[in-house]
Amino acid sequence: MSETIDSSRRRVLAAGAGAMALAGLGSLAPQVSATSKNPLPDFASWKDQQALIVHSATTLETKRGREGTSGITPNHELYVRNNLPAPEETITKDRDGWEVAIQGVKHPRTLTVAELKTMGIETVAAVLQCSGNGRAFFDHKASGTQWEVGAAGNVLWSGVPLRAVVEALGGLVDGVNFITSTGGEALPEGLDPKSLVVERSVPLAAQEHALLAWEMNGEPIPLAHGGPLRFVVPGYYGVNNIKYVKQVAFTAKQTEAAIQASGYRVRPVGEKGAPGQQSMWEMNVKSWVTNPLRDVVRGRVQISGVAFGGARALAGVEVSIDGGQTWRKARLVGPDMGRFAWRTFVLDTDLPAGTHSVASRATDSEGNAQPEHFPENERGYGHNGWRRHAVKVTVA
Ligand SMILES: Nc1nc2c(c(=O)[nH]1)N[C@H]1C(S)=C(S)[C@@H](COP(=O)(O)O)O[C@H]1N2
Ligand SMILES: [Mo]
Repeated sequence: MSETIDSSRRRVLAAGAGAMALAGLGSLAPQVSATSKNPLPDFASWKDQQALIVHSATTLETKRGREGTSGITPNHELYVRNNLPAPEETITKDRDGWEVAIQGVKHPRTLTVAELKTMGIETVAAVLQCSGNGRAFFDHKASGTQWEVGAAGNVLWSGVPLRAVVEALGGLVDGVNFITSTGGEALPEGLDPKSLVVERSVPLAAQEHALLAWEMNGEPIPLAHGGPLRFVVPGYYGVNNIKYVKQVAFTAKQTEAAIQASGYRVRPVGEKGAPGQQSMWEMNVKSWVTNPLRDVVRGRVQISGVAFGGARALAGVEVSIDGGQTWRKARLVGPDMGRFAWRTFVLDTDLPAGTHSVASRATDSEGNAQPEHFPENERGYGHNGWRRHAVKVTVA
């Protein structure tokens, strides 16, 4: 699918701090040229290049069709999205020694990962998805990485439930409305930290399922995905899942960091981001076909893909092979890994000769179905419209 990406939108940007500040949030990433042979950046050199579209040194997308059908996205195929250059690999040398400050509790403290490991363990399967996944499907050419479907994956996260940590530290102080977590990147000197820091606030209700995670898919979290410690908020967009987390604060107000105050806000095309607008918190219901993607021989075919409810459980998926005129219920396969996970869907069918528009449409447990079209918004967030996610399949 990388062929469909408009190469004219890519630019070569110096990665210097000054250029980063001038470029503003959303275009901080050092861009690289658009050949399919872009090298993997050093911090992610262990990934499977064949499975990835390298948009830039800080934005890697999983190719459509590489999601597989077994339900979990392997680490070496998972997308990467960094707003700032990743910290030095050395921060993963002493994983148990990594420290996180917990604020807004009765007994605020800095805890090491070793200490967190004594407080509780839970595992949750959750979709990690960038707010801009599907941005390429908007007609207004929203600025930012032109993700199609691959800025998403389904991950098994292990760590301590945030609630257990709060309990161990005496409970919350009064007046808390948000959980504000801060990334551990070193910030360039001489610039306003608020303009660059990756610091996000989510509503306190997110506490119920949040984890401080040190393991993903059975391995210590790699640096590229936020090791040694990551704040994981199941059901919420990727940006809220803070990598190399160094502070978690229970706060009365949302952070004034630009990435929260004006970034990741849904607004009409042409408008600037502002605190009053909808923040990219809870994810919406979504699905897409991952097989077949182009040509198949006539006869029996297993149409398959992935589907998830976002913040709510997935209720079901339908598939259309005639561009949405008729729909058939797909079968969900593999284990149900819970409310926040994605699931593989399959429709066993025959495709006659010709060209078919194959679409999928998921519904969540509250009856919200993917819309046919998704409204445009300035930064191209949250696209779950089924028509633009459909694939054209030609049967010889
Ligand atoms: N510390 C930190 N956390 C971060 C980011 C970042 O740049 N720094 N990027 C966020 C965004 S926008 C997304 S989509 C996800 C991407 O997670 P991944 O790179 O593990 O796929 O991490 C989020 N957490
Ligand atoms: Mo993101």
